[in-house]
Amino acid sequence: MKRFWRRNRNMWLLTPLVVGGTLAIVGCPMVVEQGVNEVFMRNNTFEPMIITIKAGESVTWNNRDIVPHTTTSGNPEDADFGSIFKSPLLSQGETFTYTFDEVGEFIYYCEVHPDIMRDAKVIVEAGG
Ligand SMILES: [Cu+2]
Repeated sequence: MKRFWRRNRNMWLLTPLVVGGTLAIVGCPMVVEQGVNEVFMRNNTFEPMIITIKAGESVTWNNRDIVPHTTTSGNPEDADFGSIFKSPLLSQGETFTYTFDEVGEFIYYCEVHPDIMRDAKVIVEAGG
């Protein structure tokens, strides 16, 4: 038994490292590639803050933060905020998609962080 232990000592010492490393890779949020017409909610900001699309196209918001966010049309001071689009509370990894049929500029913000996540914009141009 002593010989076995000695012979496999390095393996036993390495096991926690291997298991720990695997868990770290599996447990950490996957690197997600940002799609076309996709806005990341990351580090308590919208990335990009301004996105330009064609009428009839959709924008998808993807929360890459641990904290929840929303995407809500308008400004927090507006009486009619959320009247154009209003996502539910998005947890980490959750997405919300809205299709913009009308040409125009659409300001939006996050209801959880109205002071720091605001004045983001979707610019909708006439379709080709
Ligand atoms: Cu937020």
